Amino acid sequence: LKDPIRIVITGAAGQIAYSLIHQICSGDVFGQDQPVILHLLDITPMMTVLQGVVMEIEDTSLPLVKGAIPTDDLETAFKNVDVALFVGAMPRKEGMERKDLLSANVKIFKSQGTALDTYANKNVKVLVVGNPANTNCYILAHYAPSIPRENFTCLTRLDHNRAKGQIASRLKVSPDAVKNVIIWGNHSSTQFPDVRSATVTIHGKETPVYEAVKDDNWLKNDFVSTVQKRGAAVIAARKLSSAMSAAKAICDHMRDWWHGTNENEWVSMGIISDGSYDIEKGLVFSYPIEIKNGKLSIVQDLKMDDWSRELIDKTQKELVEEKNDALKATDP
Ligand code: NAX
Repeated sequence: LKDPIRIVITGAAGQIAYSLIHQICSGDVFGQDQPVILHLLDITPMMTVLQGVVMEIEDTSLPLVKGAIPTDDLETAFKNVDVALFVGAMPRKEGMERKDLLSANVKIFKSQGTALDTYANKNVKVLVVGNPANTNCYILAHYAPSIPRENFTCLTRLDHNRAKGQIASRLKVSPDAVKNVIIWGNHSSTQFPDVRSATVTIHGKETPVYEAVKDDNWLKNDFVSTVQKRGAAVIAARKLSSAMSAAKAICDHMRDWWHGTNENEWVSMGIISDGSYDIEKGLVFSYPIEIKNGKLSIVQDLKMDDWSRELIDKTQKELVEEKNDALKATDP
């Protein structure tokens, strides 16, 4: 067995964490030969609940777990961590305006960013899940300047998996037959789920999704809006936001980052933009990403047309506004 890695999960007493922890402890993400020590951060009123989660971790009796530390203290949470999963955030309450939500989250991600910068391993791999995920990631990176920019990501893999799922169900194939869908932009209803480069393998033959579906109108309208609004549809039905599928997407994101993507395949991740595809440099934007030896790179030279450019510009505009509002909230 390797030396254990330290993984902090924030919002560890919440519902996504409850689905996530077991998959991490079972070796599903970082490998069957990789022991883990969990640092579980939540707010003080949740400490009793978190104790219960720790009891359950013990009761799973999983051999890769070398420790589970429940805490409400930032130093304990971030000390020497190799992986940081920021799941906790301030939820939107009724009557709350977007700027109130942003300023509450700016406070959280400013203090957690500062703690990450001070206490974490400098190679820490960061994934922000808590909403607004892209902008929370932007603020976190802003306050953790000593950690490399390429180590900051936010979750759009759930949207990516939703897009695969919609195509698979339309074509009555298994989701793993569908490859190279892309989520561009914000993890919000302005995201652009793009299948112009995606393919589907049916009876061993790989075909572009547009050829297989044979319904451009569906692909450009209903498909796009179904994926954009899927989170809201789950909330309407379940009266709770996505948790099982969110935890699965977190595992997919981290597993691919740790072990790499397959040749000629890409995934969607929010990363700090280098200006590719004329996106403002520094913005946390979801792109098609290939991963080799732990290094993320943006898939280049995909074709743009007026339709896709317009959708990408729209989600970019929303992210620029969110970022500016968040920055205002840091320095009122
Ligand atoms: P829950 O409300 O069940 O859990 C959140 C937990 O975070 C709570 O235990 C809370 O006490 C804790 N928390 C709040 N502030 C904290 C702080 N400052 N430090 C540490 N812990 C803190 O929410 P859950 O359903 O688990 O969702 C977590 C977040 O994921 C939400 O912000 C949600 O909007 C976001 N999501 C993001 C998704 C994505 O694809 N990027 C998809 C799923 C999900 O909607």
